[in-house]
Amino acid sequence: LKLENDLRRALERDEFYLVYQPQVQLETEEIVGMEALLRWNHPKRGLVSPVDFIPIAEESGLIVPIGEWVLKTACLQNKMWQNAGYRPICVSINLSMRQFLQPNLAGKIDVILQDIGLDPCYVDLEITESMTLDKETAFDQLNRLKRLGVFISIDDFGTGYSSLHYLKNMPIDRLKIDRSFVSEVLEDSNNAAIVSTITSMAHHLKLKVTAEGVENQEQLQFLRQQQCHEGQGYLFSKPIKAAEFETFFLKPS
Ligand code: G
Ligand code: G
Ligand code: MN
Ligand code: NA
Repeated sequence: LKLENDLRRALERDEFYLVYQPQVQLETEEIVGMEALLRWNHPKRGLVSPVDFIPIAEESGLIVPIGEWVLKTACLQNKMWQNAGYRPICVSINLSMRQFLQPNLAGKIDVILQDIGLDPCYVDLEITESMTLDKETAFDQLNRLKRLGVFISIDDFGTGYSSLHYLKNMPIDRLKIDRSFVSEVLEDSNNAAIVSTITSMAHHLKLKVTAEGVENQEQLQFLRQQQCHEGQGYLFSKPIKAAEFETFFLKPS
């Protein structure tokens, strides 16, 4: 309850910031995107992990205003970088269940994009498989979001519970293979089979596929052999603050 009260004040006290992790095209090693990840600098506890506070935010409903702050901040940052003359890249933003269940989510995102003047093709929304369990609701929401022109990715893919039927019919653009499969891909032949199968399925369904948690050259090599499109992970960079991301990864357009 204490943490919930602190969380309630964190927005107005400006205790949140975003870090960005590059997404790399594996064939060329070109930076094609970045994932925005939320950080909370608690005045007493220091940095609190989203693993610890997102569930509290979700439970209390605070995730709705916090999630809107994330959307606005990430989109504004992306637009400012474009205005500064950097080559445009896409920003991936994590949605929580509570946000995804809001009937007016697409309308809110539309307003944010219009206000900022950011082309929706530079925004990717990450959802998890669990958000697609209520099939009707998920279909309607995804269709509304797709009509805006944003991309949709399924995050942590393989750990949840999507049926192939959903995958075939849902308006999604990308699968992000969960890092638990990628991390042991060279040691565990079952993981290798899973990564290879998800990648191949993505190709057949004409979906983009991104490997999460790429940490070494051997994994990169394996993923390239499988023709996985993109990778994200400590091999390329951990999530870093905006100023560092700009210095290390943005290129003039
Ligand atoms: O960045 P880190 O590995 O600490 O993230 C831990 C978890 O928190 C991940 O599952 C990530 O998806 C989630 N997370 C990070 N930022 C956000 C955010 O802005 N919104 C939501 N809903 N989840 C986030
Ligand atoms: O659930 P989600 O995919 O949104 O979680 C993203 C988080 O995964 C990032 O915030 C980051 O902290 C973590 N992460 C990113 N790359 C790596 C990696 O190469 N190895 C590990 N162990 N974690 C990573
Ligand atoms: Mn994610
Ligand atoms: Na993930």
